[in-house]
Amino acid sequence: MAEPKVGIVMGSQSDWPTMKEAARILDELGVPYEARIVSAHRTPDRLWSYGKEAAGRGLMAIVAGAGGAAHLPGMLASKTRVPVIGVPVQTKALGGLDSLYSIVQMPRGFPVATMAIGAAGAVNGGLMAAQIVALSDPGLAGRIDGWRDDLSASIPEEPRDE
Ligand code: RP5
Repeated sequence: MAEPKVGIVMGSQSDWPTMKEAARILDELGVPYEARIVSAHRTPDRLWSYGKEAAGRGLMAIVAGAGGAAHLPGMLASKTRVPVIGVPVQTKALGGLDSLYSIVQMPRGFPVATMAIGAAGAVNGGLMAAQIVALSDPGLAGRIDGWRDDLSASIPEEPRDE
C-alpha cells in the first residue's frame, strides 16, 4: 500500500458512515489515504501529534469531519500547514447547523475549507483533497477530469417520470 497522501479524520466512530463517503471517492480515484479517529475533546493528545506530524509524513490534505461542538478541523488547522477540509457531520439535536457554525467561523490566520453538511460535504471533501494532490500528479489529474466528464454525461437533458 502506497504512503497516504490524504488523511481522513473524524471525531468519533459515529462519524464514519458520513466520512466513508470521502474514503469511497478517494478509492475510486486511486488516491492513497488513511482513516483515523482523532477527537478534539476525547483524545486531545492524539490530535496534537496528528497535527504536528502531518506535514512531515507527506500528507497533502486532511479531510476532517466532526459533529456538534466540532472543534477538530479548526484545532488541526492550528497545528499544521497541511490544508484542512472540514466536513460538518449532521447531528440529531440541531441538524448539523451546530457543526457547520463550529467549523466555518475560523479566526483570521487559520483557515479551514468548509464543505456542506453531511454526505455531500464528505464526498466533496474527498474530491477537494484529490484535486489538491492532483496539482503535482498528472495521472490523478487525468482521472479526475475523466470522473467529472462521466458525471456530466450521466445527467439527462430532459426530466422523465420516475
Ligand atoms: C463529536 O461528537 C463527534 O465528531 C461526533 O459527531 C459527535 C458525537 O460523538 P459520539 O457521542 O457519537 O461519539 O465529537
